[in-house]
Amino acid sequence: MDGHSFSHALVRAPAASCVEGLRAHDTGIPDLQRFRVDHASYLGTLRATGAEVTLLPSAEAFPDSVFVEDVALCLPTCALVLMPGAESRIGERDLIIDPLRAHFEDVVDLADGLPAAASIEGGDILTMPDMIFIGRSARTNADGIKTLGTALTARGYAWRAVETPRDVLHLKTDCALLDAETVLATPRLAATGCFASYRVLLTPEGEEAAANCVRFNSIVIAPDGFPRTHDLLADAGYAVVAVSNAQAAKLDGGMSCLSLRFTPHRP
Ligand code: CIR
Repeated sequence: MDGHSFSHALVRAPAASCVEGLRAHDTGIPDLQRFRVDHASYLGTLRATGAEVTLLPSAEAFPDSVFVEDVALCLPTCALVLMPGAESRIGERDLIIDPLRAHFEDVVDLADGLPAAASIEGGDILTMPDMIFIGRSARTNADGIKTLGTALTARGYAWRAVETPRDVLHLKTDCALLDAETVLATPRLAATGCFASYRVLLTPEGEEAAANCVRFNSIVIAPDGFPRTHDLLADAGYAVVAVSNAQAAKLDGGMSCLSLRFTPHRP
């Protein structure tokens, strides 16, 4: 796997209840109509690369369910259903199992045998081709990391625990894979040294919120409004497609959170 070639993606339509979604700071209520437009643009951008993208129905009972990345980890040979650290999101797990079973023979439910209070969210997992980084955060704790790590080791995947910077929601709030050798990262995350064996492109000062991009096939999908990051990526040879993230950002969400990306291995 090169870490960025995907035949499939799953996305979930924003729920009208997203106005109740979790957020660290109040920067305004998301506008549902605009969110739907942004989401359609994101979905269309994924599809334009040739991938088969499944749009799952909105789930009104779960205001944050549009951020489908947090409840599962998709790898070439298996999908793992995770355990959100945010209580209001735990029920999203049940909604993702059948869509994953449609694509994966091996769907592992990490809830089986998980210690009480263990939690792990997909936003804290960065999958590089040679290493899966798992960030400890307010949403992902040591027991969650250990449980996921055991499942990964059993399936032949190398992994490493790292620290998500303090007061940052998820590891991938601050970084993204660009290719097998390269990550985009904020200076505060890169300073921890966790990406020492990779080429690191640093987000320009004031554009830290652009670190949450998605390399998806031939393109890097980046939030719009961050011109210096777009230039940095373009100068490094990446094809950047900017998509509005204004509504998701009000709920601390970004480009990676909005999809599960995978190429299921057919034995
Ligand atoms: C939450 O706090 O769970 C949502 N409002 C945002 C989740 C963003 N997901 C991500 O970074 N992977």
